Amino acid sequence: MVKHMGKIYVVGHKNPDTDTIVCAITMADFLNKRDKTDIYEARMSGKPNSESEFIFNKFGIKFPAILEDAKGKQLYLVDHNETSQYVAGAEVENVVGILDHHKINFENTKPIEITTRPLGSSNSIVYCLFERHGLKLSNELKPLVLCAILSDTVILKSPTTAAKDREIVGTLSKELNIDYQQLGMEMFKAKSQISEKSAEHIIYNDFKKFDFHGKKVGIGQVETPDLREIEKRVIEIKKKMEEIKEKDKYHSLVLMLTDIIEEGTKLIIVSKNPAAFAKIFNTRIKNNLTDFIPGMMSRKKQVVPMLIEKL
Ligand SMILES: [Mn+2]
Repeated sequence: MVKHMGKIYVVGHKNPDTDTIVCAITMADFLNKRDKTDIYEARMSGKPNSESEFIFNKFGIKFPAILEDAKGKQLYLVDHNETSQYVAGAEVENVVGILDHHKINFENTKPIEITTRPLGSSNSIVYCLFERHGLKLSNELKPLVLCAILSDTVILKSPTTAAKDREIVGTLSKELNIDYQQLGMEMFKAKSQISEKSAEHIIYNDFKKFDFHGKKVGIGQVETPDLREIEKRVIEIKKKMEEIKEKDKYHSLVLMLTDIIEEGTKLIIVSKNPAAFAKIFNTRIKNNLTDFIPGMMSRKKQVVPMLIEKL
């Protein structure tokens, strides 16, 4: 076994969401307990979004420090593996482990530890690791794990939701005496508080960069209990997306406006050929927006695979 020297930073993807931040904390805790060490330290890859702020405040937990520059640092990646989503300075050869629930797009030159399962949240995988190793998830971390699963599975409505996610949410909400439906709605309200936010903030709030056969595509998602508020700002948001596309040389940008009550999505598409996107998703564009696409909730399961295949 490779002996690691010095600290190993456990860190999630750029533009961190709740699952990614919480997973850095829970996975660092798991690894320290499993290896009977204290070399694993959780870090954030950037400023938290409004949903994460709400959750950490509600349960009185402190955020980990931000990892400003990962250059030369040993990293344990959680909730991502593709280089396009790495924190600044991170290098593939310094990655000593990966825990993820996304597709794998990773190549290095030496053996490392990789744990991946198709569960709705990275934290569900960490929960399973605690179980499998007979270790205890601390009471302090339980509400965070519950929130992370509710966040990534859109309160268990996303098609990414696995039976194990439901089981863990059931167990934790019982143990904590929390009504998870109500907690989930409070979280998504906090996440979709957009009235006083800039268009740029809305686009980057939950945003990921991809490389689809050499085409750089950015996909953001806004999850809201009511699409009407954000629909009023579509022209302004689209204009900002056009600016970002030019400035950062994207092939295309897509913003998913997901209604978590009606369970479906409208897309804003900024591209040379938006009709091609509309065709891929079997929809039409009218007034800068696609039609409502019923059932579309998940970027990872319903948008990314389609674009890999057909773009
Ligand atoms: Mn995740």
